[in-house]
Amino acid sequence: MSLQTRAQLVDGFQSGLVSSEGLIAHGRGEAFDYLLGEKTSKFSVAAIEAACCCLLTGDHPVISVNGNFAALCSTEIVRLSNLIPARIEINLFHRSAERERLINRELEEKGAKNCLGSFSNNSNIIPGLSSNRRIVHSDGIYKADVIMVSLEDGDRTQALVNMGKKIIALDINPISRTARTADITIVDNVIRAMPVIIHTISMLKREKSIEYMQDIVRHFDNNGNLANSLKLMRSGFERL
Ligand code: PTJ
Repeated sequence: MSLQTRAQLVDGFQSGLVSSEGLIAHGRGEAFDYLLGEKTSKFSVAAIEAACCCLLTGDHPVISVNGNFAALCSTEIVRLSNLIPARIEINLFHRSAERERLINRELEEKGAKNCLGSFSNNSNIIPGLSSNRRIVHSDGIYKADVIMVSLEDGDRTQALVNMGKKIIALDINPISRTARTADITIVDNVIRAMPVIIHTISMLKREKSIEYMQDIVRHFDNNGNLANSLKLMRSGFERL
């Protein structure tokens, strides 16, 4: 990951968007990105196509945003939510009302309207989850059929899958529990993946039918894709 990305995250920490744990999460991500050669692989591109088809064919897609995602990709999150269209919900592991407010402001500055979060006063609980992430908005994550998560913890991914939701995970670690539990995992850095996702959504909307997209989602093999990403990292390791 570039020094610029690192600086962006530190800025996000200093301005209150990112938790201290978020800096550690970023360091973990950097290690995997080195093994990927800091490039978007063809396996990531395949997962992105499936993810975009899933978002476009969902009845109620939602993009879940935490501190790191907001600090690194706020412009892209807002563009993506307008393009699909999908609701944005701020959902934090290390929840504080102040950090939620700052993330909401950051997204609004980039053009977002009506972001959901625990501040919106219409919350519900994800069954079987004890962390702060269990509190979700009734019209957002609670009601969603397709949810895009990034830098997510395995417990919440599992709990959302248990609720019957389709989960798209942005996670550069192909062996994390989130990566292995999600329906579609994009093994890539959010910084590189988000522009490709936006481009792919635009292309699919212009050129492809609903049937084409449903077929792509039906045939996507997440375990196979994760195994290929892992093999790619192993060869990156050997090359180094
Ligand atoms: O803002 P909050 O309070 O919700 O903070 C949540 C964090 C990010 C602290 C929390 O979710 C967390 O502890 O995350 P993890 O479990 O440390 O990281 C989740 C996954 O994201 C790990 O597998 C990391 O390798 C991966 N990851 C880190 N940076 C990136 C990444 N994946 C894609 N792009 C990145 N830039």
